Amino acid sequence: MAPYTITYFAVRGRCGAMRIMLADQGQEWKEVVINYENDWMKGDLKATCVFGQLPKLQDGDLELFQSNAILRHLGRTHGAYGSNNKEASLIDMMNDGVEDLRLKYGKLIYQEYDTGKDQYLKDLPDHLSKFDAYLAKNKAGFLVGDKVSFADYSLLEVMLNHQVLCATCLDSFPALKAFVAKMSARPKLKAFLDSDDWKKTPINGNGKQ
Ligand code: 6SG
Repeated sequence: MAPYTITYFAVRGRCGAMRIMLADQGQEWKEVVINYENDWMKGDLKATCVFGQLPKLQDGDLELFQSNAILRHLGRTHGAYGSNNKEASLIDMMNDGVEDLRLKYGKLIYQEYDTGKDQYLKDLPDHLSKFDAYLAKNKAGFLVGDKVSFADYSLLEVMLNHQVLCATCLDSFPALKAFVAKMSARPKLKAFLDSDDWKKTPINGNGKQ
């Protein structure tokens, strides 16, 4: 039986990175897909969620909310949280940087897609350059240390979304572009990214991408 269950809406949204991570780590998981209008708005699930929101990860008797806490839990469980405390702290720092960009992206998609896309794409190189410079310092090809971490999965997922938003957005950032290519080519991850489970699930809940 799959040890993990993810409960979420029928989008990648805040579950893209954790799914990528589980797939790359060779884990199986079950998906409970929640329909927004009926299950969520009219059902009683929301009241059982610690912050009234999804996603939820079930790991045995542990029920966990908050997507970044879930990434950290999986990172701790599967050895994707650095090799020592210092690396773990740097991984936290980089994941918080990814979260900042994820929030900006979410604001664009859900609040200002029609009015703010030009400005967003003008500002984007400044944000991407920071990840590019950080990656360029580490010859191992990961954000931190010599093995993959949950922050790498989160950065990869946000970058894949940005390549859909703007296919050429990584072209001026060789380290970031190489990171995306190398991560996406990891065999288990590649198989997942090529699957219908991934490809047919919309990136966002409002159809914009
Ligand atoms: C929405 O915000 O997709 N959870 C969301 N929405 C329902 O009643 N800090 C935490 C975390 O990191 C944020 C959780 C997050 O885990 S995810 C939630 O629970 C609520 O608040 C973003 C996302 N939004 C699109 C969406 C899909 C289903 C509901 C919202 C379909 C599309 C738009 C509405 C219906 Fe839709």
